[in-house]
Amino acid sequence: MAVSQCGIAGKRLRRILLSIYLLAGLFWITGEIQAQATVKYKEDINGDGSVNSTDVIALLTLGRQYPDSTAADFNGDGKWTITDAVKLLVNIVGDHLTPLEPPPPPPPANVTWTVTMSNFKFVPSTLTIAVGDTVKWVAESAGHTTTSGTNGVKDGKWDSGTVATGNTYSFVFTQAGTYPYYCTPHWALGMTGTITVK
Ligand SMILES: [Cu+2]
Repeated sequence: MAVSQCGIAGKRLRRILLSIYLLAGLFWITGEIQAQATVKYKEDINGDGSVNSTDVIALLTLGRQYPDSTAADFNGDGKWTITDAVKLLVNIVGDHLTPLEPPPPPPPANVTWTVTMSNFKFVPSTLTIAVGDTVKWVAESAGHTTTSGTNGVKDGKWDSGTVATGNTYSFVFTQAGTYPYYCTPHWALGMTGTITVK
Protein backbone atom coordinates (compact mmCIF):
# COMPACT_ATOMS: atom_id res chain seq x y z
CA MET A 1 0.00 0.00 0.00
CA ALA A 2 2.72 2.41 1.06
CA VAL A 3 4.73 1.47 -1.99
CA SER A 4 1.89 2.20 -4.41
CA GLN A 5 1.11 5.57 -2.72
CA CYS A 6 4.75 6.44 -3.05
CA GLY A 7 4.57 5.44 -6.69
CA ILE A 8 1.56 7.68 -7.28
CA ALA A 9 3.27 10.59 -5.53
CA GLY A 10 6.36 10.00 -7.62
CA LYS A 11 4.31 10.01 -10.80
CA ARG A 12 2.59 13.20 -9.73
CA LEU A 13 5.92 14.86 -8.94
CA ARG A 14 7.29 13.80 -12.31
CA ARG A 15 4.21 15.23 -13.99
CA ILE A 16 4.62 18.56 -12.13
CA LEU A 17 8.31 18.70 -13.00
CA LEU A 18 7.53 17.94 -16.63
CA SER A 19 4.91 20.71 -16.68
CA ILE A 20 7.38 23.21 -15.30
CA TYR A 21 10.02 22.18 -17.80
CA LEU A 22 7.46 22.55 -20.60
CA LEU A 23 6.29 25.92 -19.29
CA ALA A 24 9.89 27.08 -18.97
CA GLY A 25 10.53 25.90 -22.52
CA LEU A 26 7.43 27.68 -23.75
CA PHE A 27 8.36 31.13 -22.54
CA TRP A 28 11.90 30.47 -23.62
CA ILE A 29 10.62 30.10 -27.14
CA THR A 30 8.08 32.94 -26.96
CA GLY A 31 10.74 35.36 -25.82
CA GLU A 32 12.75 35.30 -22.66
CA ILE A 33 12.77 38.02 -20.10
CA GLN A 34 16.21 39.42 -19.85
CA ALA A 35 17.23 41.41 -16.87
CA GLN A 36 20.74 42.15 -17.92
CA ALA A 37 23.55 43.91 -16.36
CA THR A 38 24.65 45.69 -13.29
CA VAL A 39 21.87 44.79 -10.86
CA LYS A 40 22.01 41.28 -9.48
CA TYR A 41 18.69 39.56 -8.99
CA LYS A 42 17.64 36.81 -6.61
CA GLU A 43 16.02 35.17 -9.66
CA ASP A 44 19.42 34.76 -11.34
CA ILE A 45 19.89 31.28 -9.89
CA ASN A 46 22.67 30.23 -12.24
CA GLY A 47 24.47 33.55 -11.82
CA ASP A 48 24.94 34.23 -15.51
CA GLY A 49 23.86 37.86 -15.20
CA SER A 50 20.50 37.45 -16.89
CA VAL A 51 17.16 36.13 -15.69
CA ASN A 52 15.44 33.65 -17.96
CA SER A 53 14.14 30.13 -18.22
CA THR A 54 17.58 28.62 -17.65
CA ASP A 55 17.31 29.82 -14.06
CA VAL A 56 14.19 27.69 -13.56
CA ILE A 57 16.09 24.67 -14.84
CA ALA A 58 19.00 25.61 -12.56
CA LEU A 59 16.69 25.81 -9.54
CA LEU A 60 15.06 22.48 -10.35
CA THR A 61 18.47 20.87 -10.71
CA LEU A 62 19.71 22.50 -7.52
CA GLY A 63 16.63 21.45 -5.56
CA ARG A 64 16.83 17.87 -6.71
CA GLN A 65 20.55 17.62 -5.98
CA TYR A 66 20.68 19.67 -2.79
CA PRO A 67 17.17 19.88 -1.32
CA ASP A 68 18.56 21.20 1.99
CA SER A 69 20.54 24.11 0.53
CA THR A 70 19.30 27.61 1.24
CA ALA A 71 19.90 28.52 -2.41
CA ALA A 72 17.30 25.94 -3.47
CA ASP A 73 14.79 27.32 -0.93
CA PHE A 74 13.72 30.14 -3.23
CA ASN A 75 10.48 31.08 -1.46
CA GLY A 76 12.16 31.12 1.95
CA ASP A 77 9.86 28.67 3.68
CA GLY A 78 12.82 26.73 5.04
CA LYS A 79 12.79 23.82 2.64
CA TRP A 80 13.03 22.91 -1.03
CA THR A 81 9.83 21.86 -2.67
CA ILE A 82 8.40 22.22 -6.13
CA THR A 83 6.73 25.43 -4.95
CA ASP A 84 10.16 27.09 -5.02
CA ALA A 85 10.38 26.51 -8.76
CA VAL A 86 6.79 27.66 -9.21
CA LYS A 87 7.49 30.85 -7.26
CA LEU A 88 10.62 31.48 -9.34
CA LEU A 89 8.70 30.92 -12.56
CA VAL A 90 5.93 33.28 -11.43
CA ASN A 91 8.47 35.96 -10.57
CA ILE A 92 10.22 35.65 -13.91
CA VAL A 93 7.09 35.46 -16.04
CA GLY A 94 5.47 38.31 -14.09
CA ASP A 95 8.73 40.30 -14.25
CA HIS A 96 8.75 40.67 -10.44
CA LEU A 97 12.47 40.48 -10.00
CA THR A 98 14.11 40.98 -6.63
CA PRO A 99 17.32 43.05 -6.65
CA LEU A 100 19.86 41.57 -4.25
CA GLU A 101 21.54 44.86 -3.56
CA PRO A 102 20.67 48.48 -4.21
CA PRO A 103 21.96 49.75 -7.56
CA PRO A 104 25.25 51.60 -7.35
CA PRO A 105 24.93 55.37 -7.06
CA PRO A 106 25.56 57.28 -10.27
CA PRO A 107 29.11 58.58 -10.63
CA PRO A 108 29.53 62.12 -9.36
CA ALA A 109 29.02 64.76 -11.99
CA ASN A 110 32.15 66.42 -13.31
CA VAL A 111 32.88 69.80 -11.84
CA THR A 112 34.21 72.98 -13.45
CA TRP A 113 36.61 74.87 -11.19
CA THR A 114 37.47 78.51 -11.68
CA VAL A 115 40.94 80.01 -11.26
CA THR A 116 41.35 83.73 -11.72
CA MET A 117 44.39 85.37 -13.30
CA SER A 118 45.19 88.88 -12.03
CA ASN A 119 47.77 90.80 -10.00
CA PHE A 120 50.44 88.35 -11.21
CA LYS A 121 48.73 85.53 -9.36
CA PHE A 122 46.59 82.50 -10.00
CA VAL A 123 43.83 82.29 -7.40
CA PRO A 124 43.68 79.69 -6.01
CA SER A 125 47.24 78.78 -6.92
CA THR A 126 46.81 75.18 -5.80
CA LEU A 127 43.71 73.19 -6.54
CA THR A 128 42.76 69.54 -6.03
CA ILE A 129 40.16 68.18 -8.42
CA ALA A 130 38.80 64.85 -9.62
CA VAL A 131 39.51 63.03 -12.87
CA GLY A 132 37.14 64.41 -15.51
CA ASP A 133 36.88 67.83 -13.93
CA THR A 134 37.52 71.02 -15.86
CA VAL A 135 39.57 74.00 -14.78
CA LYS A 136 38.50 77.30 -16.25
CA TRP A 137 41.01 80.13 -15.98
CA VAL A 138 39.42 83.58 -16.05
CA ALA A 139 41.56 86.55 -17.06
CA GLU A 140 40.67 89.45 -14.80
CA SER A 141 43.51 91.54 -16.18
CA ALA A 142 45.50 91.63 -19.39
CA GLY A 143 48.57 89.74 -20.51
CA HIS A 144 48.39 86.37 -18.76
CA THR A 145 48.68 82.80 -19.92
CA THR A 146 48.11 79.46 -18.30
CA THR A 147 50.79 77.14 -19.56
CA SER A 148 51.59 73.68 -18.27
CA GLY A 149 55.17 73.13 -17.16
CA THR A 150 57.64 74.58 -14.68
CA ASN A 151 60.04 77.53 -14.57
CA GLY A 152 58.97 78.84 -17.95
CA VAL A 153 59.49 75.47 -19.67
CA LYS A 154 56.38 74.10 -21.34
CA ASP A 155 55.56 70.43 -20.93
CA GLY A 156 53.03 70.52 -23.77
CA LYS A 157 49.88 69.53 -21.89
CA TRP A 158 48.18 72.86 -22.38
CA ASP A 159 49.01 76.44 -23.29
CA SER A 160 46.31 79.08 -23.48
CA GLY A 161 48.44 81.75 -25.09
CA THR A 162 47.60 85.25 -23.91
CA VAL A 163 44.04 85.39 -22.61
CA ALA A 164 42.32 88.73 -23.17
CA THR A 165 40.74 90.41 -20.16
CA GLY A 166 37.36 88.90 -19.45
CA ASN A 167 38.08 85.83 -21.55
CA THR A 168 38.59 82.34 -20.26
CA TYR A 169 40.57 79.22 -21.07
CA SER A 170 39.40 75.76 -20.06
CA PHE A 171 41.17 72.41 -19.83
CA VAL A 172 39.68 69.02 -18.96
CA PHE A 173 41.85 66.80 -16.76
CA THR A 174 41.30 63.20 -17.78
CA GLN A 175 44.19 61.61 -15.90
CA ALA A 176 45.24 61.60 -12.28
CA GLY A 177 48.49 63.36 -11.53
CA THR A 178 50.14 66.60 -10.48
CA TYR A 179 50.15 69.37 -13.06
CA PRO A 180 52.36 72.41 -12.45
CA TYR A 181 51.75 75.44 -14.63
CA TYR A 182 52.76 79.03 -14.97
CA CYS A 183 52.05 82.34 -16.69
CA THR A 184 54.57 82.81 -19.52
CA PRO A 185 55.36 86.53 -18.96
CA HIS A 186 55.07 86.41 -15.16
CA TRP A 187 56.28 83.03 -13.85
CA ALA A 188 59.50 84.63 -12.56
CA LEU A 189 57.31 86.97 -10.49
CA GLY A 190 55.76 83.95 -8.86
CA MET A 191 52.71 83.57 -11.09
CA THR A 192 52.62 79.80 -10.92
CA GLY A 193 50.11 77.18 -9.87
CA THR A 194 49.52 73.48 -9.45
CA ILE A 195 46.50 71.34 -10.26
CA THR A 196 46.35 68.01 -8.45
CA VAL A 197 44.03 65.48 -10.05
CA LYS A 198 42.93 62.53 -7.91
CU1 LIG B 1 50.58 86.63 -15.84
